[in-house]
Amino acid sequence: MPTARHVSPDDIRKGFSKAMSDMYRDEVPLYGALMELVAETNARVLATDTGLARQLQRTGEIQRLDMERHGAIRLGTAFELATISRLFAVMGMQPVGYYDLTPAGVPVHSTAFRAVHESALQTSPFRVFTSLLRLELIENPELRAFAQAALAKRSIFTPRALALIEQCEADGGLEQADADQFIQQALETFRWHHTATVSAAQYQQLSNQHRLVADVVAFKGPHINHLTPRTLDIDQVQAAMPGKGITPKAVIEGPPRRQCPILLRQTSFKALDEAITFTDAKGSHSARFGEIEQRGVALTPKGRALYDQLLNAARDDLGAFPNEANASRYTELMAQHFEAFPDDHRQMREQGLAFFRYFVTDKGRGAQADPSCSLSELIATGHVDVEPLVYEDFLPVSAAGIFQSNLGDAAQTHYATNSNQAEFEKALGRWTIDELQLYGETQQRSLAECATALGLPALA
Ligand code: OOG
Ligand code: NI
Repeated sequence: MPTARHVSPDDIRKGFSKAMSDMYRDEVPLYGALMELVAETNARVLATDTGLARQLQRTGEIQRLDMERHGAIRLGTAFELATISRLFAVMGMQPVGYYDLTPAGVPVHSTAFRAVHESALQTSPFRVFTSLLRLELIENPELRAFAQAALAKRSIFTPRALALIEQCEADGGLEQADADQFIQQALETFRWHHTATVSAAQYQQLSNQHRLVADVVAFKGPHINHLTPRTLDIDQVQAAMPGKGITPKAVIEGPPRRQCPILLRQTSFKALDEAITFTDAKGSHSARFGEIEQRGVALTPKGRALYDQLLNAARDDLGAFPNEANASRYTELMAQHFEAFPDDHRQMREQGLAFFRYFVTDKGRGAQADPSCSLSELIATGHVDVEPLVYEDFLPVSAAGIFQSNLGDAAQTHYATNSNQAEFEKALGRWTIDELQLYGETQQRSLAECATALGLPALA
């Protein structure tokens, strides 16, 4: 049973996210440079765009902005995935969504561990995009057996971390000293290792199969491969990156630039080539890269279907994967196609394309509203304010683009096998949560709070 002496999982997550960021900044100096650029840009945007500043104030996002980030790891076995799920649960993070990356030629499927309730997200929105290698997609049986054996030998969790996970599960929480120790111990799983567990020749064989296979199988643990801060203007950061000695990928993934941002836009810089010692020789490996993102409103199933349709149409017109050579054509096509997506919160709300949060205004708080008033009327009369509900998840096509820019275009393998959510959940040891349901619940809770404050039975 949780007791008053137990630290809130949200505070453990907040502490862990900070510790991870400090570790990554020490290990990858370019991450520090990117963070500075994002902080400068965000300060400038907030100073000039008063409407956005007010919106973020209202939703509370302004307070979480500086600590907002996501990371990514790639795991090798079902045991590792099930155990990481228990490790993240100590910090109040649950697996949300299922992403199949095989259509992009990447032999993994993934979920995102994150907090699920808006108040927990407010304390710390830290997320980890977590992929599981699909060894069954390695065709060469000897290489597959070798990979399996290498993975079976490794232990990516410290004994103390495992003990603290068990203790937390048994007691319903961790007290302060144990929580502090848990953060330090859990961090070890995500650390970079300068030594590989295989020979240079074995690494090469794994890498020839797929660079991602080598990245997972050849090392002691699932090093965090990027940490992504949230920017309020991704185009400004993208344009300023070269000036800081950072070369971004050719196109920004996700929707085009808009007045009212939707979902998620992301860009990254290429993975660094880092010195590695194999069991028999020196060499190098590249896995760690930098990424930034801008988050917009979460879309309803209807809005998401429209997004997917427009994105696919633009890509079909382009007739190729977006790259250096066709980047400006792609930007043009995206802008053209997305004219069909209303760029106005009111229209998006009226057409049921996006999720929103509702807040009682000062005017509304003192008033006893007329029960015959509709929600739209209460908004029109200034009793209720409406703000976009921020998208907390990822996008499969964008994730594929990020993977590909780091693995090189040579990695565009075509797999016959595809999506297998049941298999993923079997490995995970539980269901993944449907993100659309979470957005619906948050929207509904905000409506219920408004109804209570206005003395109304309900609002829809
Ligand atoms: C994850 C790539 C996907 C995102 O933000 O969508 C990703 C990885 O490379 O392990 O980072
Ligand atoms: Ni990412």
